[in-house]
Amino acid sequence: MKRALITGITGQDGSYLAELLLRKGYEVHGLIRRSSTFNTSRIEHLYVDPHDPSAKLFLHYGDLSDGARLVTLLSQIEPEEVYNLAAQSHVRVSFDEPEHTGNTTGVGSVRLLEAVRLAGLNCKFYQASSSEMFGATPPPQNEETPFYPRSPYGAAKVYSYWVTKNYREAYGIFAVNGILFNHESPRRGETFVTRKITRAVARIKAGLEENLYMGNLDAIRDWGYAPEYVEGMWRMLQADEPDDYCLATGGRYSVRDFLTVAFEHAGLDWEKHVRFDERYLRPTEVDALIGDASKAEEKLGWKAAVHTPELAKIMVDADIKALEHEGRPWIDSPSHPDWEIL
Ligand code: NDP
Ligand code: GDR
Repeated sequence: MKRALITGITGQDGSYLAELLLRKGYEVHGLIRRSSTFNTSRIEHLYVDPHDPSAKLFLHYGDLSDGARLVTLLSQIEPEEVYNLAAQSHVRVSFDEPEHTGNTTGVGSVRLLEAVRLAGLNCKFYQASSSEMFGATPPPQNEETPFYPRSPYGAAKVYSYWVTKNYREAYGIFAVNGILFNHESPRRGETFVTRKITRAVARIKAGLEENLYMGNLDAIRDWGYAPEYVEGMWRMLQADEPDDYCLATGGRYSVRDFLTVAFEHAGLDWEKHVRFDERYLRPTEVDALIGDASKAEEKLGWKAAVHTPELAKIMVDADIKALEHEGRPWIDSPSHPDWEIL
């Protein structure tokens, strides 16, 4: 049985990746942050009491800001695969908290790589790199495109990208960068633009809300479906040689296009409900990200099947359904089993 460690397991991608690896028969270990409330709603449906011999998911407290803890944990778990998905991942927030973002999204990665090295592990390492690294460089973007980050988040991801590459070259670690373009799902954090829109559609449709306040509607993105992207992450670690890959749909949609599809799907007209609020603008914007994932298709056999309009409809349907279930999350799962994390 293969053993994997996922940092960021409580996030959108971490939850889908944990599902995928459990389905593939892995023993999955997840790093979670201690918080005063439970932050595990995305993975509750996967949880089995660790005293149960069938348990294959194990959670451990830790934080990417605590290097010593990472060394201890890696030495204990001895994973064959490490997926570094943890980050302060919100671009707008990174302008408010640039230092914290640098510490987690940037230096956090080197702490984890250094922990792999110090623990003397011969394991594979996946780094969650981002299309935000391309920033101001015009599309289409691929593995050869120069980086020009436009936020503290983008700059921190560029650092992590290079340090991952450096550990591959310096220490022979099987370390890869997955340069992923925006990918979304019903589990997407509620303040990212797609989920913000689809939640609002459901609430406006239900008569709970009238207006949606938004920033720049002209930004162009290439929005794909998260469950497909975690499959790509896994394939990168199964390749014969470590390398870096872009994952994207290749689509070109503006925020306005996403609004149109999402509202129309619920029989609504977005122009009647959307208002502008400059609070959602960024000091420097990334105008257009459109990925070229032909290398991943050729070398990994990976290709996105769900494109942006279909994704918008999946998300609207899920948010409408969630409201019908009294706002409970999208996953049918028992609420709060008795967690045994330590
Ligand atoms: P989320 O924001 O949904 O999840 C982030 C995860 O990181 C959460 O589990 C969070 O824990 C954890 N985390 C944050 N800070 C720390 C810390 N200091 N120590 C340990 N864990 C921490 O992100 P996504 O799932 O959307 O993205 C996963 C990764 O992929 C991120 O690194 C993101 O930057 C990157 N990425 C995402 C893309 C996308 O479109 N989704 C595209 C390209 C890259 P908690 O639940 O406690 O907050
Ligand atoms: P992004 O995602 O910055 O691309 O980063 P986000 O959904 O936050 O923004 C996408 C675009 O929409 C515009 N926008 C708004 N964004 C938000 N959040 N809220 C609004 O009200 C709003 N109005 C307009 C933004 O200006 C932007 O142009 C995501 C994150 O998941 C990163 O972690 C990841 O690395 C990149 O995608 C690829």
